[in-house]
Amino acid sequence: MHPLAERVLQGDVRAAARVMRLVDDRAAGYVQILKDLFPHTGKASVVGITGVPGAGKSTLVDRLIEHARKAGHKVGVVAVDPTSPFSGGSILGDRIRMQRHFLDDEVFIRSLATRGAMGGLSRSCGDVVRVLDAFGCDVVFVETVGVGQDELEVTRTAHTTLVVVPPGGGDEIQAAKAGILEIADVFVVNKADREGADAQVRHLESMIALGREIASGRAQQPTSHGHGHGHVSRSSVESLDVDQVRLGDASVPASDWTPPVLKTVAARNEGIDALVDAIDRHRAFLASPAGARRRRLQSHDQLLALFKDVLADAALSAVRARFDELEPAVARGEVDPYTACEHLLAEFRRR
Ligand SMILES: Nc1nc2c(ncn2[C@@H]2O[C@H](COP(=O)(O)OP(=O)(O)O)[C@@H](O)[C@H]2O)c(=O)[nH]1
Ligand SMILES: [Mg+2]
Repeated sequence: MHPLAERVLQGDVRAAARVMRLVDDRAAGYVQILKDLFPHTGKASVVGITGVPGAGKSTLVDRLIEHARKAGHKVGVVAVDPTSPFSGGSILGDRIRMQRHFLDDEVFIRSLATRGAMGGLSRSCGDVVRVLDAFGCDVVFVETVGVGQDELEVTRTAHTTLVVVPPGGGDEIQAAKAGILEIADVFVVNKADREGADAQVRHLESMIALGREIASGRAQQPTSHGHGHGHVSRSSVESLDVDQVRLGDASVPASDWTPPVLKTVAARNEGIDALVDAIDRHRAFLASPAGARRRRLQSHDQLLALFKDVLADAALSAVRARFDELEPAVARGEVDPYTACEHLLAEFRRR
C-alpha cells in the first residue's frame, strides 16, 4: 500500500490534505492511492447541497455540521465553487461562515475550484469525497452552486441531494426549478422567515406531484392491459435493466421516493432537526429494494463518467498533435468541427 494511503486510513490529517491536493492536481501516482483507499470507503454518508447563490447553503451546512458534531460524528465538507478560478478565492465567504468549525479537528473542510473544460472538477469531487470517507469521516457535505455539470456530479457522488430554494419566484429560480426537480432528494425552502415561503413550498409540492403523475403515466402504458398504478412487484423491479430505468421507458417509476419539501431558517437554526430526519429517512430508503436500484444506477453513472473521463484523456493525448493542427483550421473556418472530429477519431483508431 502507498504510504500516504496508509496514513490517511490512520486518520492522519496532513496525509489526507496532501492526498486531496494530489487528487486535485492529478499528480503522478494519485490513482494508485485512490485504489488503495477504495476498499476502505463506503462508510460515510454523503450529502450534496445545491441551489442558487444566496439561498443559504453554506449557512445550512454550518448548521448540519453542528448537528453532526453533537452526534459525535467526524465531518468532511467539500465546497465546490465554480465562480472562482482559484481554490480558496471566493470561497472565503464560506470559510468565514463555517469558521467556527475550522478550529474543530473533527471537521475537515476542503474547497475545490472549477477546472477547465475537461471536467476536471467533476472527477476530483467524487475522488475527494472518497478520500474523506477513507479518512474516517462519518458524514461528508458537498456544497455546489446552481444546476450545471458540477451538480450532476454531486448527484452521482452524494447519497442524498438537498436542493435549497429561497422564497420568492425570481426568473432565475423558476428557470432552475425544472432542472432541480430531477436531482432533488429533499427540497429545502430556506429563509422561511421571509415572505413567500409557504407559497414556495406549495409550488414545489405541486411540481413534484405533477412530475410523478407524468412518470407514472409513462410507467402505466406498457402494462395498461393489466392492473395497478404502475407499481410492479419487487422481483421484477430488481430484474430491470439499468438503462431501461434511465430511459424512463421501463414499466415502473424510476423511484419510489417522493422528495419532501421542508422549511428552514438556517440563520436561526430552525427546522434543522426535521431536515436531518429527512436525510436519515432517505438513507433508509436507499437501503430498501427500490433504493438498491437507485444505488445501482448511481454506480453505473459513476463508472461511465469515470470511463469517459479516462477515455477522453487517453484519446486526447494520443491525437494531441493532430488536434493542435486541426483546431486552428476549424477556427479559421477551413474545416468544419464534425469533419475535424472524424479525422481525430480515425487517427485515434489507427493507434
Ligand atoms: N433571513 C435569512 N437569511 C439567511 C438564512 N439563511 C442564510 N441567510 C443569509 O443569506 C445570505 C447567504 O447565505 P449563504 O449561506 O452564504 O448562501 P449560499 O450562497 O447559498 O451558500 C447570508 O447573508 C446568510 O446570513 C435564513 O434562514 N433567513
Ligand atoms: Mg455558499
